[in-house]
Amino acid sequence: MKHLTKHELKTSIENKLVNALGVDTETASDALYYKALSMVVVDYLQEKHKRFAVDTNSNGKKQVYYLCMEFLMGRSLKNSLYNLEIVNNVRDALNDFGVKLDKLYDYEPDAGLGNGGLGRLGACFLDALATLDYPATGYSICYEYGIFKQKIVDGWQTELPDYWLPGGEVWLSPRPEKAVDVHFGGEVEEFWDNNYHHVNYKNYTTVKAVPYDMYVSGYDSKGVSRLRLWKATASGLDMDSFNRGDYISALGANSMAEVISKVLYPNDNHNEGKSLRLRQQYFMVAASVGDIINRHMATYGTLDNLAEKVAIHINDTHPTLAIPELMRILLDDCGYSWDVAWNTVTQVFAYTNHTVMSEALEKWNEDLFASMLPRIYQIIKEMNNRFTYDLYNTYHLDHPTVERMAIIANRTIHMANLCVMASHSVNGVSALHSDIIKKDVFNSFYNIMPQKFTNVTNGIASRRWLYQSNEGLTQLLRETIGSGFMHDMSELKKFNQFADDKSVLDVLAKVKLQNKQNFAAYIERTTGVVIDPNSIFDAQVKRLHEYKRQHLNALHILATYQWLQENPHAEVTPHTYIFGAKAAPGYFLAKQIIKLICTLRDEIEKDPVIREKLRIVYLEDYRVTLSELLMPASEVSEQISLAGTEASGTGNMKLMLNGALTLGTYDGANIEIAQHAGEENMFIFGMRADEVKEQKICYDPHAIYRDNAVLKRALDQLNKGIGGNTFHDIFHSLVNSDPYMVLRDYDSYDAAHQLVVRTYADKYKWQAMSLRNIAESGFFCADRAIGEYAQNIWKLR
Ligand code: 26V
Repeated sequence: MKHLTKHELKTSIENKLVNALGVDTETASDALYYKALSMVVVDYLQEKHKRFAVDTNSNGKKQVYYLCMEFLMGRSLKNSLYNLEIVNNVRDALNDFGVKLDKLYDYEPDAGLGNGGLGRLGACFLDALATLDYPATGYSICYEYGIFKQKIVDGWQTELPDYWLPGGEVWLSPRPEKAVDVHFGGEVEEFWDNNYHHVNYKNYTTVKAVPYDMYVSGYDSKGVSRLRLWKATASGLDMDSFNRGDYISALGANSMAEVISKVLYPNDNHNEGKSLRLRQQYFMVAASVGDIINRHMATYGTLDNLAEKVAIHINDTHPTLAIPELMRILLDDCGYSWDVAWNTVTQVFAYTNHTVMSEALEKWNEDLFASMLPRIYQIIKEMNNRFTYDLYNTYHLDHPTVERMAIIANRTIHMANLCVMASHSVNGVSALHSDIIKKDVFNSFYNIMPQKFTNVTNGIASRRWLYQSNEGLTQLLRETIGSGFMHDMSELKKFNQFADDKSVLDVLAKVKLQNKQNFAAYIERTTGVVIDPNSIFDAQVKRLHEYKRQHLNALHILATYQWLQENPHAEVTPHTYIFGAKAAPGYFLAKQIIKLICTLRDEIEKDPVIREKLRIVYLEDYRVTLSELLMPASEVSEQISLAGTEASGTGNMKLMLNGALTLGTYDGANIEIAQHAGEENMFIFGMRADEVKEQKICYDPHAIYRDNAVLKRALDQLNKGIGGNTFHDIFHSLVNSDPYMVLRDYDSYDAAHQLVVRTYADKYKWQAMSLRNIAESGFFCADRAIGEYAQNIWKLR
């Protein structure tokens, strides 16, 4: 499709203002210009998607369906303009109306329909799928409230609802004609007739799933990915109650249904087994599988070729019920035999695991499950019977092993087991993580079905964090290595040849300084705090979790602060520590850690001498849009999880691409970053994953506390109090159990920090290291990751 010209854009924007929004170009506010422009872009995306879909469908291309309870999309306007390559035309068109494009971006709220890494990965993958011209649909829920807005009040995290639809819904195109009915509760009757098994499901409650579509264009490609988000509504007013004059019950059914898509669960990595969450999951998968089947039938008129034409990806275990739901359709609605249905199902589904945290493993109470989803429950029971029979009789496994692998055991339904036994492919998201899955998490499965297990190291939408966020670096790259990297990020390797070129290193340093100044200006504008752009910008931005060890960083800052109090005139390189993190609202210790960081910040701020050398910034409400500002300005990337706990990490990739040097453990994708960039261009510290396993057995944090004077002093301060605030819980957790071995890695972390500071003093050395990181970051582009999924897992042509 040809690009929109400046003239066409002007006419379309004016049309939208006048005809859809009822204003003229003279009097329209920036907010209305944002809306009109977005409407024009959505129209274009929709048309482009239609052409792409017609093209791929008529060519019988295999479709990818990516099921995920979260898509952390961020903003769409800028991404669309850049990917459609119309940003300059739009800027010019708006200039003619006296409107500045850069001001309009801020009218768009982030679509925060996700918690963190999992949801952002989904969003990056939609971008790569479109760029590579693979026909793909993402499915999720149209949460009315996305991830909460974080407000820090007196150092404590508080949560405010994120009602993103005003401003956000212009990107959603309703498709009421594609609504799907989803059934809950009720009873199942079974009977046999002429050797045919019949199932009669009755007295259920129906919830209507209405799709709202969002589009993501590829960069310089024909492809457009569709994100189909389901909104729950009652299937109509309960006329019986209404006619009886019982308006309240009639409307009650509506709100019962609507609550399903009301809010995103904000506690990532912690499964609470709540019934509303189960309802959300089945709602999402039943609507999506129904939609996939409707579409497939409309194209081919049969499900016999489903496995050949459809790949369904299950992103973490949350959408696992798509498996029994497809079985249900093939058995009950289409009359396939169990064996034929099972054969199809096991070829269609692939599963990615995203965490090794045992508290995240999804389990459901069997009784809750059976009463909410009686037919799905029956199917799962049958799957379990056949599977455990096989484990005993074909594989000759013992009882404890079978119990560990069973879908149903101890009155509990184990989603991960269901997912692994039924999917044809199971992958982790970094080399180390995929190894741990095989050796640990799913070892019993790996022993009998090793061929299923594979790795796909994560990747990011590199263009979003490079040419959309870091203009200076993009310009430098274009001047030195040409523009080929825009299509193929592996071309960044060419930048390596400038590692000794002082003139290039000077420009690289200048670009970084400019980005730091921009970021400092933002901090001053939003908080009033003035930070020094010549200090080291050291960032730890990610969800708050003990395993990610923000408290290791905090403890180290506390020890540094104590040292500076004794040595106030020491010559040190000024250091600015930047934190950004949301904690799950019910995660007590995580909230204490936020309070600790903020308390340290306030104490340091009170000291006019020390704050020139050491400073903390806590970014409130860290989200995709803030990351786009921060990544280009960062110099040190803190990736300090306990080895073996972070599945991959993707923030590390965005920081690397922007030239930050990793200060990190051998965990997740850090290991592969080291393999590409070279260990000598990073600051690696701490135990390796196998060492962690060994050391855990007889770990004694109290002994470290007792013997390490620096650590002891910092830890004791938590008890004594900082600025009148005590942190007994953090103290006790660290000294008495320390589940993530913070104390064990402390000295090595401190040594790595000292090396950072020494290295920073050698400007050219630092810039050369930074350059090598940028040059080797191409591997971590989502285009590469999606290429691997397409070839090895989904088997797309
Ligand atoms: C679990 C749960 C449990 C129930 C309540 C809601 C909820 C939401 C999310 C999760 C799992 C989160 C898993 C996750 O985000 N993993 C991250 O995935 C990234 C992409 O693969 C990876 O880079 C990170 O290392 C990994 O932590």
